[in-house]
Amino acid sequence: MFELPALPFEKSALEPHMSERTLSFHYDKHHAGYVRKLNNALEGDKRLDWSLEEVIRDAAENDDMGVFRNAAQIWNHTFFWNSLSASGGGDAPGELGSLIDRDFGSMDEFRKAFAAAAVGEFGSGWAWLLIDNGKLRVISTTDAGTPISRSMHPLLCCDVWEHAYYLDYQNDRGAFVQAFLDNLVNWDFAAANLIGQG
Ligand code: MN3
Repeated sequence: MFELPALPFEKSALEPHMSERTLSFHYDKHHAGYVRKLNNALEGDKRLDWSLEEVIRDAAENDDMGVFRNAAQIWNHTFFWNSLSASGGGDAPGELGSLIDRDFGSMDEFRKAFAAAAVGEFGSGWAWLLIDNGKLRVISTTDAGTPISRSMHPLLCCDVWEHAYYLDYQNDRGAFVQAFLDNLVNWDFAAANLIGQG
């Protein structure tokens, strides 16, 4: 059985940038729903004893989209909560800041690239900062797409499904992504994901 990981902060902790109401729906309904649906889909299946990452990679390889979507959405959401912090935003510290300068030119150029990927993803999806072959890159993925099924190493992500921002920003995904970059992005989490990858 897969379990819903606890949120790493109180649901009101990210206000006013992400409301308690948004987190109540997003975590209690959407994230919990993916866990419930995956457990139902795998009832009596040996994959219930695998790690979530193993289930995701196996489902991607075998085009088992029903299992892939729910498993990847569980993983992506847990990673997203950890990409957020009440004291987040601003510039990346230390070595990560240096790598961003090296691979994007500057923090501002990184922010522009990340916002463009997040806003430019046509439908529901995700924006990611990740390491691909030793280089930092920004990508977006569609629907439940996740870089861990493609041997890329994510550092942080932003959920750009409408359920992530509609209650707080209505249709203005750009304003949500700006609030994420300015006030929420957890650089300590991203820097911790860099360890052993540089
Ligand atoms: Mn979501």
